[in-house]
Amino acid sequence: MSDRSFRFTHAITRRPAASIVNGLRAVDTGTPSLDLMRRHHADYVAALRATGAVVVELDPLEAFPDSVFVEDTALCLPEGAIVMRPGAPSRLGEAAEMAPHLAALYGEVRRIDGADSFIEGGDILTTETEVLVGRSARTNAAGIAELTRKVADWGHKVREVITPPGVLHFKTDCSLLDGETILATARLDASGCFAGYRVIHTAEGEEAAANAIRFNDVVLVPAGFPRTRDALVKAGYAVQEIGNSECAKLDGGMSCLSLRFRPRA
Ligand code: CIR
Repeated sequence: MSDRSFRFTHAITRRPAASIVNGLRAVDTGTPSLDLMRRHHADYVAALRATGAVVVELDPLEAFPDSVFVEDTALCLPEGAIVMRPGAPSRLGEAAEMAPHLAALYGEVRRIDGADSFIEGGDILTTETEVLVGRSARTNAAGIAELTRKVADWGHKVREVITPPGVLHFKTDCSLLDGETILATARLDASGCFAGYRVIHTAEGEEAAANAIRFNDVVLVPAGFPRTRDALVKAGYAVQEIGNSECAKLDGGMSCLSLRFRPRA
């Protein structure tokens, strides 16, 4: 089994802006603390760097409150990057801000540019064999169709799946753990989208632990979900917990905070 879906040489992150207090959220559970978010973010970047990867840390973008959640701006594949077209109007401009940074690291950068196409990186899970894209309130059929066309000549197959109603992104409820294993909430797994994969469920009441990342040899999980953490340790993964209380107030988690990739030489 190859490991290109979780072996990375690079990541891009963006420091949180003070405007983060105005970030989008489904339910208001309180104003995020910028100071604490910065500390969690620094822990996150340090954990990525500890695996030996180069982490490009971009400056805050005050004009875009949600811009710390860089994952939504692009899909990074070994052959090239695809700049997304976020479905949240306040986030549309973030994608253009990311494009030059991708161009500096990749030979080829393509763009989702159809006027009717909307797609956010949080709805995309890349495995060893396919690119799963959840249709959601942020990602529509036109966006998925355009992505399908734009990665076909790179040999990637896109499969449309459904993000459960009321869930922000597909990856809010799942993560890749290795070439054949996925961490998912029971509610998402029940949709049948992971047939053929080994699936580990988050513990009941710990659904928010599903947004983790496998980055080289480590699995970063949000702190505060001990039964899911223990299940992953028992399954043999090297797990590291990262504080996520402030990003969680804005429906963000481990995957949202980085673009992870290994450009083909
Ligand atoms: C948003 O609603 O767009 C942000 N507050 C959270 C984005 C989280 N991103 C992700 O799951 N990939």
